Amino acid sequence: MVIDKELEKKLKNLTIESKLLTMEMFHESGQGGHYGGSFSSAEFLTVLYNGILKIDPKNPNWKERDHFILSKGHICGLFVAVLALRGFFGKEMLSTYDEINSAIGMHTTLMIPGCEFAAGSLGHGLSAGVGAALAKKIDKLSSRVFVHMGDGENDEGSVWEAAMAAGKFKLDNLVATIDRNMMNYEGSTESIMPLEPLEDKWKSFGWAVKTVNGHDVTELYDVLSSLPIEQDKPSCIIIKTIKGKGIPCMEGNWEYHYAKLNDEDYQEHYNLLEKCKCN
Ligand SMILES: Cc1ncc(C[n+]2csc(CCOP(=O)(O)OP(=O)(O)O)c2C)c(N)n1
Repeated sequence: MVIDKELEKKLKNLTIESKLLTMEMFHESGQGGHYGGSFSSAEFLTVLYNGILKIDPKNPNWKERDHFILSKGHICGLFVAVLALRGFFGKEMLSTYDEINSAIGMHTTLMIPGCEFAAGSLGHGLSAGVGAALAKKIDKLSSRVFVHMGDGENDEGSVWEAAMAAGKFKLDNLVATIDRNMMNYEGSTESIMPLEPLEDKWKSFGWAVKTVNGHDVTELYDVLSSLPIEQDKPSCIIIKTIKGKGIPCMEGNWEYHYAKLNDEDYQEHYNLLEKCKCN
């Protein structure tokens, strides 16, 4: 589906805004955070929440809603920024990031309004997504389940057990998205555990697969608004991205998978990002 210019501009600016809020949380908490995998997934989460998901922020438990499971739970900071911008709760809640007893931590919890799954230990989201998608079929609900994973997360055997089951049950209401930033946590995915040919692997497990540019909001919108890719098959979207996108020293650099910035670097990177907003 073709996106109009107003929506395109809105999605681009919301992406920047979500990254700025994430930076503020990481820096003001004094804890730092997962910059790399947050910034690679920012366009995707923004497009999903502001153009694709059938959700009602004022009624997060609405029975007819689409479910979103963030399996790479370490990007909780970005996720809560996107949820706040979409109206699930006020931005003031973000200042509680990583405080004792706060709903918002370095990984997702079910205390976050709108969060469907508590993640952090990688490799579990797709199994939960298969169960939710099967339940929707049984209940004759037309809504969908989206599960967002990291590419390094595809090293987990449990991902492939769930992938096999989704193919068997022909879950065309299930969408797996993979942030293909080519980086794990201490090096490139291909040096730690080669994943290629990733498209063929998912296809061989019974999935319909598409690959998109994960930093192009129009391309993301187009693919995500034309699902399922094929009837009677679960959909897998391989989202090609750059880890740390938007901050030059972080781009493609696994050393910023998790980082704490000093005040000077923080301000410099923050100002640079802010300038990317379009009028
Ligand atoms: C089961 C499990 N093993 C190891 C970790 C530690 N860990 C946290 S993030 C990460 C890297 C994951 O890489 P990827 O899925 O590609 O995430 P992204 O680059 O998108 O942030 C690892 C190994 C974990 N959280 N869970």
